[in-house]
Amino acid sequence: MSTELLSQITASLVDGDPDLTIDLTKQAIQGGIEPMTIIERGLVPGMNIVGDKFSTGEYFLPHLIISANGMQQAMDLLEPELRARSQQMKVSGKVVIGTVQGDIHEIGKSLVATMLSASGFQVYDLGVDVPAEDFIAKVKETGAQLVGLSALLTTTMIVQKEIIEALSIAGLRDQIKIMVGGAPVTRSWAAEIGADGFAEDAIQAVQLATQLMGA
Ligand code: B12
Repeated sequence: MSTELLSQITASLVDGDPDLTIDLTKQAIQGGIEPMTIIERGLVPGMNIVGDKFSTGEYFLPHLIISANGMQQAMDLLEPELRARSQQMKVSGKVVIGTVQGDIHEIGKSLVATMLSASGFQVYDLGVDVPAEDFIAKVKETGAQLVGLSALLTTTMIVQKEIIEALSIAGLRDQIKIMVGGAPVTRSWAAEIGADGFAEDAIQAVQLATQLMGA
């Protein structure tokens, strides 16, 4: 039953039917399916299929936008559920997170921000298309110990490197840990650009953040 519902959620995103995505997500929540399961086994596979169809030329930008709207609205429903289930940990820290300049993908970054915040971190989400100077200013203002840089485009991965360099030039590198993520980002890229860690998804991002805080 739950597998079928999750497949229907995936299909509704692929078909670009946000109303159905929302309806099915509500049904899944009411049916007691864990929010992270709905995200990982229902929504994310749908977005991946849409992305693949876009890259092969079967889908165009409007398809991407419609499906992203469906996912975003489903995430709005799931966010309070994720928060309700989270265990507030005693270990916490301040995290500045954003999608790097030139990149407007926000769904994954926001999911990471939600999970961090639900796990006890104080999160300053700078949004998307964020230049280095905004990260620098926010770290100075808040005294954050962690910075998260999201990039979804192969062309904006390099901006993660530039922001790490800018944080070093600003004299902040020694007082912060930097984690990077986003679909094209890999562990070896993270090492190459001098980040302190990489996480593949929001759950791993919380584990990484906790580890980087020395908890
Ligand atoms: C939705 C989407 C969009 C939406 C975004 C809407 C929004 N509000 O976010 C819209 C329609 C705006 C869009 C636009 C574009 N997109 Co787009 N998009 C996607 C799509 C289909 C899904 C992304 C997504 O939300 N995934 C779901 C989330 C949950 O996963 P995630 O983002 O990977 O995040 C997880 C992890 O990566 C990790 N993570 C993410 N951030 C961080 C940060 C840290 C610190 C850590 C630790 C972890 C972490 O945790 C997250 C949660 O589990 C992808 C395809 C794909 N499979 O990724 C293409 C994709 C990323 N887009 C692509 C392209 C080309 C574009 C455009 C250039 C298209 C165009 N011609 O204009 C523009 C770019 C505009 C810009 N300047 O940014 C390409 C990129 C190709 C490449 N090699 O660079 C992709 C891969 C599609 C494809 N297969 O061709 N896109």
